Amino acid sequence: MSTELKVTAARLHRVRLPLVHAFRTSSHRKTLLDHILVELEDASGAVGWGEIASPSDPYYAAETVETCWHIAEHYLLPAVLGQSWERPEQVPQLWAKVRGHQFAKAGVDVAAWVLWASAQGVPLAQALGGTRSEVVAGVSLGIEPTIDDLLAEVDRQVAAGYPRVKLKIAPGWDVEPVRAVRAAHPGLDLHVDANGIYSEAGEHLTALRALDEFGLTMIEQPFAPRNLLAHARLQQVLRTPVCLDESIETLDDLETAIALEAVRVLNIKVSRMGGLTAARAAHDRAQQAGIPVWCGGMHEFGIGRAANVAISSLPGFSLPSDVSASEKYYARDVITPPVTADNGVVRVPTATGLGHTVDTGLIAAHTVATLTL
Ligand code: OSB
Ligand code: MG
Repeated sequence: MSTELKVTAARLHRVRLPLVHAFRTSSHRKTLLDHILVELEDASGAVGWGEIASPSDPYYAAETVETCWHIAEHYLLPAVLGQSWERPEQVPQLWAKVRGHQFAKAGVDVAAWVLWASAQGVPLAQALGGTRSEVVAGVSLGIEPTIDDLLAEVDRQVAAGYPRVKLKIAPGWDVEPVRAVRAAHPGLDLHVDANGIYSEAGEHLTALRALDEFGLTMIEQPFAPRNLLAHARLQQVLRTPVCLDESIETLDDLETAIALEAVRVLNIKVSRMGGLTAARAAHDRAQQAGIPVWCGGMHEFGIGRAANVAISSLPGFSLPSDVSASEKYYARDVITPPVTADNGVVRVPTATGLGHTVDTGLIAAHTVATLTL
């Protein structure tokens, strides 16, 4: 069935939610998050929601909440408004001239996919070509004040049934915490994420090489995003697979990383790749190259989280994704029901579109700015 869709109105909502547990990475610490929810409306009054999950500061990627708002308001939404399209893959083509700004693009792209899936009367996962009815979730644990705090947090998550745990590392918080967690959980699917903070200088490289002893599933993004060569060189001296996150913002980045043998596992983030259209294309390319993928998260509220669950249902997502339950991060989420995990397994919704009801009352209560175009 080919339906022509045309977005006739668009709204941005800057929504602030407190985190239930402060999260620290190698670059920053967060207790509340502002994400921008994108609402696209067609002529029939149907709406599709997306989420711009940019961190507030430019420490993970170059974007901030303010740059996302600016780009969505002045470039992306004006490019989409009033244009007819038949498939959501055509929507990113409407803003093809805009370079970068992947988080801002992702929010609008997801809203277009949700609007389209709803119009087709199919669940988002099915619209994307998903094949799994459930996806395995892992948890991502921040840098904790002490190793005992970290061990307690790992115990809590393992007891909750999560089969994979990822630990944030940074120089000075790497070999010892990993040794302690590994000693307490010998069989656990465990991996580390450095968010690009290491260099190839002596002590840093010594620590990264020492991590090779702990049977980690992967070492994620040890070096700076654009330094693909350093990742390729590290992979040559490690058994542990090197996973890329921040390095891969476009399909061209992925192509280069594959050619350099700098990526043995790929973290696909819908936000970082600019939306579901690009995320699915990255999945297809990785599958062709024999590279296992998983879906990374950005502490999404329910809308972005539901998009992550949907993309994780594609066949190449063979490793656990960062799609843990809403309650791990938020006391109340912007969707009902929230995303839940049962023994670390999240069911892929079978309802049409997003597969959850968007709680507009809760959104209104937590909105700090809105804009209608
Ligand atoms: O590198 O995966 C990352 C959060 C903020 C910035 C970077 C990262 C993260 C996470 C979040 O690890 C994981 C999640 O959303 O479950
Ligand atoms: Mg990461």
